[in-house]
Amino acid sequence: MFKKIPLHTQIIAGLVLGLVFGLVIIQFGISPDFTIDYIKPIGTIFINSLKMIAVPLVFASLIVGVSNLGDISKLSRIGGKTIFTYIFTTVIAISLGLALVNIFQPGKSLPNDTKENLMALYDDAAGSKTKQAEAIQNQSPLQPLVDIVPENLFNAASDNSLMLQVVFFAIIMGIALLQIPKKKSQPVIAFFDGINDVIIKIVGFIMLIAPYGVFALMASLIVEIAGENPESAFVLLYALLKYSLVVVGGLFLMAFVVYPSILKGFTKISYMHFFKAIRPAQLLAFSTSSSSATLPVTMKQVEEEIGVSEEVSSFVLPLGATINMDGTSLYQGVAAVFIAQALGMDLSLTQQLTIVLTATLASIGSAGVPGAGLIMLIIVLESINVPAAGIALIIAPDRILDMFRTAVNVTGDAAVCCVVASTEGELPTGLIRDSNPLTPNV
Ligand code: DAS
Repeated sequence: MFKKIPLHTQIIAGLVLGLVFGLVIIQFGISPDFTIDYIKPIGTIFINSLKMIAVPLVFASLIVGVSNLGDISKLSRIGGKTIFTYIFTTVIAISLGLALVNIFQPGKSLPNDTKENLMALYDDAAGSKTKQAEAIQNQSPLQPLVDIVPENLFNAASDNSLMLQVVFFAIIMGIALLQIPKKKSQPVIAFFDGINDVIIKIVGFIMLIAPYGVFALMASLIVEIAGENPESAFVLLYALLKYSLVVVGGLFLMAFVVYPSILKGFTKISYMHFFKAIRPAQLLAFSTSSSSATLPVTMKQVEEEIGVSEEVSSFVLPLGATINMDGTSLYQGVAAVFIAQALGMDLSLTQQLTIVLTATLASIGSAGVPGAGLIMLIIVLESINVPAAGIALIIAPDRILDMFRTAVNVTGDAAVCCVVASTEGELPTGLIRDSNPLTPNV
């Protein structure tokens, strides 16, 4: 119905209308029954559809991403450098996110009754906290490692909490595909490439109901959280605002502190020139919330305005758009801890370190399409035994945060591409010709 209006405008409209609707219900003391019985299910359908495609999305995008390495012996030098640098920047991003969310604790400000209310709302299995605590106490220290290897792939694929096992198998399968004769592996890679495209198309379908889903989630969230005391709805909104500021603050630190430091340390490129060259790609990433859609412009700007060779950019950037999402991984680290805080769950150091591993893997498995990071957040939450339904808490501002994190994802890909090119002896000066960055002809 709203085809002409840009998706992020539709989502923001759904968010605002849901907020107003929920606040009107609680302010005028209208019965919440209609909202709970007829509006909330729309939000549940939206969340379940996001959870539904998490496994196939991870499986297909990882197999394609890993097998895109091409012939390992030929690209091992560039591939090794690229993957190492991507993982390095991703771990920095997650660690920065975890530091900020633990310092500012945006979820802690909620009153205890709201936390209990939320936990009751979102905890899938009643009393699961105690059960999980007992289970963790009785297992061996190496159990988390053992749990990564699936006994039965189909069983792993049927349960989001076993997503790490799906990731493990997909990476192993991608590497194995590189070891068999091309004429055997090509049809398999093409098949998964096709599946990847199909899943990305399905994400597009799901995003069509996003405005309605966000409206329903926001309205029912306000009504359910308000319960007897409407003030707690405002407390939750204040916590969401603080959460959003922590995410955006971390993303700005990545863009204006971390990447300039990396470029200064490994290239001769001045950050001002770099930033000017990739600005068209950043603006496109911000408005489309899709790294994949922005990739052609990222490659054009990096090649024409910075001077990176096509050989390096056509390997490093497509791989980056598939497996490197620093903005998303920072967001997933902050979101996971915020949801735990809002549910009154204290995370141990082990659980926070587990977030670094799973958010790295989750960002690798996130496709470069709108909302992918939210879908993959489910892996992170399940890995630290936080109810995945808790994503309903942070879904409201997610579309806006997606715009910021996608712009950082693209910036990180371009920065790593320049580092790899420099270490390959390219970009002797790295200074960009003083031309205005071309307007993206997309
Ligand atoms: N929108 C995704 C991208 O294109 C990032 C995300 O969803 O977190 O990079």
